Amino acid sequence: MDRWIQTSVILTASAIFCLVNHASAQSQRDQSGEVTQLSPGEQAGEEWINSHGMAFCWCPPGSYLAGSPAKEPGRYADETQRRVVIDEGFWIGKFEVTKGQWTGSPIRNCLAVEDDHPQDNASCTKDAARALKALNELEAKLGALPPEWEYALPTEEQWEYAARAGAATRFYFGDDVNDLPKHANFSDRSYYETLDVYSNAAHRTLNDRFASLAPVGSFAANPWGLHDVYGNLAEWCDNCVARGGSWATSAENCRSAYRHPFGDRDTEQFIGFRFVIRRKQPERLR
Ligand SMILES: [Ca+2]
Repeated sequence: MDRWIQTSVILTASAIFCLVNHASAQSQRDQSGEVTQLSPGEQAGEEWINSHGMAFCWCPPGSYLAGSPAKEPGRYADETQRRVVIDEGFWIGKFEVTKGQWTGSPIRNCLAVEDDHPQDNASCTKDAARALKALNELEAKLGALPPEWEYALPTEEQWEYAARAGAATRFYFGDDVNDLPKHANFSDRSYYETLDVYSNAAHRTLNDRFASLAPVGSFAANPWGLHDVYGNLAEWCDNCVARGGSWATSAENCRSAYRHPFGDRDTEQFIGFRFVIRRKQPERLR
């Protein structure tokens, strides 16, 4: 059975994205007007706003159990449980990257730059690499990014560490799926009532009130300040595995341990991004 309740719609148009500095962005500057350079955080959930108004939350070094126990309801065989050590802290997006933070191909050029819905239909390799290159160059040029740090897609280990925020349960808020509508936009009753061709597998009673994409931050944050880690858009990791489930994903598949691999050129209407800022790997230091 296909894990994704909704079959993907793959756009064949070549989506070319670049970052824009939209009008509402708040620069991170001190009282003298100088750009504040990024530095490590101290406490989990501490926030950083970059020069383009993108908010990030600090994830401190630590360790956790990734994957799911054998008896976890809804688990898949590739969720092998193992201890992961996070040697170095990192910053991770408080929100999914929004459409307003990108300009798009001709299929998207009608969107207002203020659009705070998350950006979908972009590949984890070509499109992400282009955006990250632009962001790294812009922030470095402004003096906001130290040379040993970089913007990147999270590893799966980093993503799950940040999503769990210290919780070993199915969801960061516990095990009870009935609490999910407070925290996530998933395939719920409102989606079912759209009578979309794929919505027949949606949850019949739980209702998050969004039949498709929701503006980022419409639901409660996890204990480290991250919104929409479950649902809304699934999120690319650097190995092209999507994590967290989406607006078209069943409630069970919004679990912290759930994972779904895709091809490196796939673009899906239910997968987006959440960037990290991390120390460069040793071989990339110059
Ligand atoms: Ca929904």
